[in-house]
Amino acid sequence: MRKQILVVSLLIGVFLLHTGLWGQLFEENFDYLAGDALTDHGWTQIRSGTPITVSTPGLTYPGYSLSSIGNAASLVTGNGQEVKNTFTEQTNDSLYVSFLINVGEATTANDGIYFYLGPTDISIFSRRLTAYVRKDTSDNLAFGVAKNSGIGFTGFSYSMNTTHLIVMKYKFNPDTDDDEVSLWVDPLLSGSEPPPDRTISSGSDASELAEIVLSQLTASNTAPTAEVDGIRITTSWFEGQRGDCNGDGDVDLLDIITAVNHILGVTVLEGVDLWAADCNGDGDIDLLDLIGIANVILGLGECEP
Ligand SMILES: [Ca+2]
Ligand SMILES: [Ca+2]
Ligand SMILES: [Ca+2]
Ligand SMILES: [Ca+2]
Repeated sequence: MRKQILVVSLLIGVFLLHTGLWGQLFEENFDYLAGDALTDHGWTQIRSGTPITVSTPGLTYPGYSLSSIGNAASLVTGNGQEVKNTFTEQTNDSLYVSFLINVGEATTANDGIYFYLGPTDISIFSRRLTAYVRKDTSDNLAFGVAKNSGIGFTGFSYSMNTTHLIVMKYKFNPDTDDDEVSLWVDPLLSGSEPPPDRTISSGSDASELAEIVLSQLTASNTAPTAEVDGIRITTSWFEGQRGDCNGDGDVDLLDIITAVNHILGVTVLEGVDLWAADCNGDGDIDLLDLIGIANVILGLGECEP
């Protein structure tokens, strides 16, 4: 163990100079004062109306790394404000966006838009990855996803006034109008990407994805009333990436420290974090995994998938 500590100390010395960001394009925890307008915190209005404000408390979801950080955003129904934010433009491979939502009211119609992504200078007309929610007459919720034409809805399997984890994926494919969008609701937070609940490929492809919108826009008041929180955009399935054993979406020095603390018994990793710390996938967490994570940070290798 003493030898391990020595090596780890040396590794940490090196990595202080080599920490890096991995895969994460955007994060928003609404860690602002309740009542503030989002436009006071980096979001830009693209359509006027009832402002989107910060609500308290933040949303909580077990196992999601952006659970219970700061507050949340409060969406109301009916011709309200739309606000946007920007992230590093994506034109190929896959993009994942995840967030928490707690729906207080929804429409029985199929046009309950509250959230979408699209290109630079985004508007409702240029959206290319859109989140929907609707309810049945018994107040059960169905969540939906669209590219820009055709909506894939889940069954009416989800409860109102309950926090759900939504994950949407945009997969750029090489041919014209063949890109796919997928949806997961409350996915298993295990190590690898599970099969989606819905996938849709109809409609026009995105030229690029670069902006994100929180929307309250519908003339017929079909947008939901909801709290939204913990928004993250990444380029890979965000939970359970091997190496990212503190679950923050990056593989960096903090993961080395987290794994060291586990090895030393200072803290005990569980579940997906324990799995993520096992970089070489041999079932043990030890010095080899620290070296493996170090190699990821330095760009010299990858952990097992
Ligand atoms: Ca929050
Ligand atoms: Ca395409
Ligand atoms: Ca990490
Ligand atoms: Ca291992």
